[in-house]
Amino acid sequence: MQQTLVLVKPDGVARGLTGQILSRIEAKGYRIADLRLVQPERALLEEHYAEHDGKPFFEPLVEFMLSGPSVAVRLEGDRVIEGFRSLAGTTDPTTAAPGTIRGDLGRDWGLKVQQNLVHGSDSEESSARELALWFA
Ligand code: DAT
Ligand code: MG
Repeated sequence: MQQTLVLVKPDGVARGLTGQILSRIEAKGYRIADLRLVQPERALLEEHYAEHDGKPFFEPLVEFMLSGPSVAVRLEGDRVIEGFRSLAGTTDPTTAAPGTIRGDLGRDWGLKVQQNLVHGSDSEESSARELALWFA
């Protein structure tokens, strides 16, 4: 059994898509083990996205994530890390496959950062690190 960190990012919360996104996750059969609404501080986000420090979208990404609360979910299930990323779709919401969360509900809004509704940890190491940050 695995756990992963899912975030409904500020665009998903602001657009009122939290319920739809959680419905898709529950319909797939994963278990919500913990859930909270979080207004993160800059330090948390800089740690969360440390792998992207120095990239051109890093500062816009942190600013976007500071723009409102996110819903943080501790999600549990067999192979949930890859399973949720498959549900979410590829990073760019404009071209993410229809049928995925990003593909069905997201698109480009002309900004320097891709506002793609959700985050999902990409490995067991990332998931342990990120869950410790968001559910400290
Ligand atoms: P993912 O969220 O699919 O794991 P990532 O970890 O590579 O993608 O990037 C983190 C976030 O940064 C991503 O959700 C949206 C933003 N982002 C990534 N690549 C980008 C790019 N080339 N231009 C603008 N924003 C980008
Ligand atoms: Mg990532």
